[in-house]
Amino acid sequence: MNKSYYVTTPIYYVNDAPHIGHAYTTLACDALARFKRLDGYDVHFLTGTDEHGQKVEKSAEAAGIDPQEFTNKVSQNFRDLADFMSFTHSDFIRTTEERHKKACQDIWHRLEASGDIYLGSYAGWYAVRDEAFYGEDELKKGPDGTKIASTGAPVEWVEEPSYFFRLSNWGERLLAFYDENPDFILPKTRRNEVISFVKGGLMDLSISRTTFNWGVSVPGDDQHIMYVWLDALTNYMTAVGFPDTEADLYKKFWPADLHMVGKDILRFHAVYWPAFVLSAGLPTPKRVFAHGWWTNEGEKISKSLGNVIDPIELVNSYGLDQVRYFLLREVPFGNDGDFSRRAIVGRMNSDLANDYGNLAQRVLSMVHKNCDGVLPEPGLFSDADQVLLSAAKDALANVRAKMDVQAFHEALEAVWVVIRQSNGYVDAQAPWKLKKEDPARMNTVLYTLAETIRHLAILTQPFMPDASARILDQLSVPEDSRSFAAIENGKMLVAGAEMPKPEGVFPRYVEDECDS
Ligand code: ME8
Repeated sequence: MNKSYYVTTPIYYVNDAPHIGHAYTTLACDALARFKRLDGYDVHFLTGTDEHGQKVEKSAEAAGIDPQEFTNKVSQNFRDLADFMSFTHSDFIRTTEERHKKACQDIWHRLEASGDIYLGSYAGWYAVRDEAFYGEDELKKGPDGTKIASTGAPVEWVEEPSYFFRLSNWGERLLAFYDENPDFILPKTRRNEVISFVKGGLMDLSISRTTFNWGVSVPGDDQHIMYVWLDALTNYMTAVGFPDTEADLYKKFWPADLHMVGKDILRFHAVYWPAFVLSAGLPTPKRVFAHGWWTNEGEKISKSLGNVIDPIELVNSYGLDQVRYFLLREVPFGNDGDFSRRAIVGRMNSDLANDYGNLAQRVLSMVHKNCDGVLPEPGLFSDADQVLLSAAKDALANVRAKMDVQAFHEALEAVWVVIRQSNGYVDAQAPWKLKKEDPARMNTVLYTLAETIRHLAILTQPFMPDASARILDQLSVPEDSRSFAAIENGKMLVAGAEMPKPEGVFPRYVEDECDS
């Protein structure tokens, strides 16, 4: 196998319990990882936790426990969530692991060797919540009159000795890099924001702190610990074996194909990270995609508002495939989105139960009842049959083109075009009438539909793995014939195959249970 694909999620801070926002980013990567595997790629899918820095140290202090013990506990919550959501990550990295310390120290040496690190002192604003330095011009007045960052995070004045990274030297080279790699930052609107930020001039970046201890020591100067973002970003290389650039994983998967992030942390990934990697003389990642922000019934999600959406509760209420489908279908990926119970129930009942579920259920039930549970032999395909069969076959290319730019909502829409077309075909062909009038034609129609549903279920696997597998089981498609190669090899369903009694895969959500 020679096609490889490396996708990463942000590593999440362990200061808090995981919520829907974290589940969303990892879900998007999971759908992509599953898609690429089905498309014949060897995939490395990384997620994990960001465990150093002042924010985590403060949370541990507040919890009254030692930071390592604290991070062990909270990191496990993220791992449990990933398991609960059946994510298919290849590795779960923790920045407190030994392998990561080695990688951080190595990258530091490389930046130093490039002449990009110098010792100075930092006097300025710092927001612990964002773990970010802010210029005076980036601050505004908060409700109580104190200064806050544009993100709303409180800031504090910091004065301390610090090592700096000569980011100011990298502006032109970054602009040239964005120019040469027009798809490095997606969506395009975000790319424009980053470019204008860089054009506005870059200041050198403080990359070490001395006023707390919870982090990786600066090599050769253990008075300093590395800035948590330099530490955190390096995780993407640690996980593929860096600093051993001869490691199999590194050779196979670096540079990463995609860093998936929320829009809040784009600057770190699209400005600082490529500057560090270029300065270290290493190949740059291929893409950073910044998705939008979820709100809850129109309100910002926050602990203080008490409206944090727990993904576990959501899955327990609506089902895992349903939640996966909703999150990836409801909002154009990249845009902000509002979560509402009414919207998820709407999607479950219309797209899943009425469109997809009903199609599979009525076709498979007819095969079961009218053809003795055996897939019938088709006769000659009519024009209408051929139109539907080729729409089903073409859907893969359409979905692939959308997945290549992380347009999950459009990938799903491309599948739904064929689902709706299939339902129109069922109505027009009325196979239930053909049983008496023209059973041979009924067989051809049911075969055409079963073959179309096979394509649909193969394509929906990355989004709704369980439901798709159940549909494929009901069509008696063998496990080893469920990848995209099974669409492209031109082999159709084998007539005469026994089909088990069908069961509904997408139940309707009963309205009076809806608590919206
Ligand atoms: O920033 N809507 O970690 P973090 C959508 N450790 N996505 C959301 C969201 C919301 N309301 N809330 C959070 C960090 N996210 C750093 C990252 S990477 C080298 C270091 C998601 O725990 C989104 O992906 O604050 C966002 O970028 C991420 O969680 C922030 O997670």
